[in-house]
Amino acid sequence: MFNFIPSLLPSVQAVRRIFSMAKPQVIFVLGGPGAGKGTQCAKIVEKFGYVHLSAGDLLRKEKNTPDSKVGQLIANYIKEGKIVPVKITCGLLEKAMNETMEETNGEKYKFLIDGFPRNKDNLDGWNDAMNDKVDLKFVLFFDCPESVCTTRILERGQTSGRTDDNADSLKKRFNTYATETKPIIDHYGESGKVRKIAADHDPETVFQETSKYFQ
Ligand code: UP5
Ligand code: MG
Repeated sequence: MFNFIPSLLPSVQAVRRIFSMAKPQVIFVLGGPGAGKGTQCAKIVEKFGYVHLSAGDLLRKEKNTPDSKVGQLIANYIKEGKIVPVKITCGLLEKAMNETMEETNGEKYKFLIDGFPRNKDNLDGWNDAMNDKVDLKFVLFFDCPESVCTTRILERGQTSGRTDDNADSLKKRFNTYATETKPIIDHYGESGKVRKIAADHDPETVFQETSKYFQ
């Protein structure tokens, strides 16, 4: 008698998508300079279909935008390894998320936010502006010794053109990481949100570990 009902009901997947569209899913990707955040994010995108938003890339793009009101400020912060005020970074991230959702009619709603939040100002600003708007799944933490990161970054610096890929800026970036960013990772660790991965192996081995959290 009720045979017609199942066909009228939306599928489980459809219901899930309706709810997902309302709230983008977010994974924060953290770790020191050169830990391999960008490299692993590219692999996650390829295999698991996430959208990669690198806070550093968005800031570098804004820095290079002609007539940007904050371009010079961003340039100074990046060269000094300091963390750009959250209003700027969070604004760029929210805009990028909204654009992606709009352009894909909500099809793409799973975001890897790479290199953010990096300090208390970032954390507080994000929580104020975004906490209710997104579903934070977990924090991927690529744990890599400073010596390994230094070798990687200085090698990349020969061709990257990044104004902060030099020994002087790198020292400052590591200092900022240890004093400001690591405490944020520890903060998320206290609420069981952190998925830690040993990042001082070849990229494929690191990705095998990473993939476990996406199955
Ligand atoms: N490489 C990667 N993985 C490897 C592996 N497993 N084995 C061997 N080599 C590996 O990799 C770095 C290099 O290592 C590459 O040459 C790669 O081939 C090789 P990458 O994947 O780029 O590492 P990643 O962790 O992304 O390093 P990155 O330099 O991007 O890290 P940072 O966190 O320093 O840079 P980011 O772009 O996020 O930020 C730059 C600056 O922007 C910050 O210092 C800050 O001033 C500013 N910023 C903010 O102010 N606020 C933000 O929210 C974000 C950034
Ligand atoms: Mg990066």
